[in-house]
Amino acid sequence: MRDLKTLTRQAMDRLIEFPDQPLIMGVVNVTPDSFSDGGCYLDVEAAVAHALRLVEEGADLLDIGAESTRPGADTVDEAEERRRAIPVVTAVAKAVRVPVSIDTSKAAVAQAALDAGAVLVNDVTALRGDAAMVEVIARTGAGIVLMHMQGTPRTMQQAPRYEDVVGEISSFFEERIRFAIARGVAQRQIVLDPGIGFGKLLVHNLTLLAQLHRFAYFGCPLLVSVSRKAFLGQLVDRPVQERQWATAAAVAMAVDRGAGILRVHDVRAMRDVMQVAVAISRQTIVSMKAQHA
Ligand code: HH2
Repeated sequence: MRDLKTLTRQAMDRLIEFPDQPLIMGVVNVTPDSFSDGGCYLDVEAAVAHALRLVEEGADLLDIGAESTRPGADTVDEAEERRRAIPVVTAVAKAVRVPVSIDTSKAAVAQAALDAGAVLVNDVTALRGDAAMVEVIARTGAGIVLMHMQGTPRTMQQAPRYEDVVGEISSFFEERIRFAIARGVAQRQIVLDPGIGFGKLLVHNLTLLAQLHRFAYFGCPLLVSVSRKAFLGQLVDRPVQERQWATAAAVAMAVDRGAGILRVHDVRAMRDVMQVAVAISRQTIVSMKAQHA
């Protein structure tokens, strides 16, 4: 059984506890242009209703985002991102007991969301986008997701290149963890994410999922977001809305290789997938131990 890990936010003494099974993070996109659900939950009421539905379906935490990071997406200015995200974070954090994450690379948006009740910042730039972000994380004690991306959303899928994708992302994590800790962030605040689809070809995404367990070495929870992504479409040739089964297969494999947080759109279905995958993974460990006893 894995150790119970805890992500803390000191300022409000709010905790995200990791039991011995992965957490399901439900995606709430308050954007007009997200690749799979853009425009569905643009007004506050619709976004809050969606968040409540995801919690009812079994989400352990919610990730609220107001800027799409799909390949080629335009950036959103800070005022617009705040206008979209903060009323939703405020209402959702009041309405639900599960921890709320803000998906942003902007320090001011992160700070406003933390003030409004979020406890985790999901920064797809891993503290490289806004120089003020690391200070917000260090001062508030919020959790921080450090995600790997080669390039920027605008350019990342043009010509991704790696000699050794797992080795290069491990070096990236090592450098980013050092950077964060040197500026006052505690190791227990950090979540790592290999950034499936962010500057990666199909072969890179598959290798990262197949070898996810190699990142366990850092001792931080691993977040994996495969939900409905383009690499699944490459494998099964289906449009975004029909990739639930493909997502399920990737989620099950990620669970088996030690994912700690599964960021998904289809919470109810992926919770079932996770539970079955966990049960089988545990059985594998039990029988391996028995063989070696
Ligand atoms: N993927 C997306 C957005 N945020 N955050 C992390 N940590 N890891 C990911 O892989 C990740 C992420 C893309 O998915 P989605 O939110 O559905 O789309 P969009 O960025 O178009 O809003």
